[in-house]
Amino acid sequence: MAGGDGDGYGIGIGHFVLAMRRNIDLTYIVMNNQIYGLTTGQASPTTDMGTKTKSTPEGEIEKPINPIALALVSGATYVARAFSGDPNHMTEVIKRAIQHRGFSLVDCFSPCVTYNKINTYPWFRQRVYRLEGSGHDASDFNAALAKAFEEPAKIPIGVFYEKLGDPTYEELDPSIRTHGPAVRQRLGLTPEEQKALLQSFL
Ligand SMILES: Cc1ncc(C[n+]2csc(CCOP(=O)(O)OP(=O)(O)O)c2C)c(N)n1
Ligand SMILES: [Mg+2]
Repeated sequence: MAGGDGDGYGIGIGHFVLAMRRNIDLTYIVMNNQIYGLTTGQASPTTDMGTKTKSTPEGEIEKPINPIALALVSGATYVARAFSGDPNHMTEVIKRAIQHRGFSLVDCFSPCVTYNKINTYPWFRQRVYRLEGSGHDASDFNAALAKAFEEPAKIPIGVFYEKLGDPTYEELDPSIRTHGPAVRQRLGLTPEEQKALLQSFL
């Protein structure tokens, strides 16, 4: 599943947190440009403080949310970040996310060249470094949480955290486990009974 920062970290943040808490077997790729792009440049939940946007003409006064930290404390079992200026690395991070069993978040910094003149490609290039090969242990929850707060001086990209073996929602739910997804289950009704049932709701 893919979306934007305004979409997943603002408008749909409740769904985001609850999907992680359930460890639903899903890969969620967020194209994070730190702005509401489609609606032409309003502040989003990841806009840096002080940033002037159409909705914050005197500068953003709200603290940005930290998607990596939020994912870690909400129960996501794979938490990673990528940068669109390093597409080969991003491919590896997304590939591992899809292979992971359970909820995986890939927060992808993908600068908006039209409405965000601060967090630009050169701005990121000066700050990003790969976690792989840096000595970071992705099985260590507390180390991952500490890494999540390294910005903005340095911006780690790669896999912050991966927990293997946690059961997924699909594996725990008695109905899904036994019968598969509800949408694929047969109603067990004759066409006449189905018609009568539908009619009763109208
Ligand atoms: C529930 C809901 N509220 C508001 C909108 C209007 N809307 C469409 S796109 C958008 C901004 C999305 O920003 P983001 O998710 O960061 O994506 P970007 O355009 O930056 O890639 C908004 C507010 C909507 N489509 N749905
Ligand atoms: Mg956006």
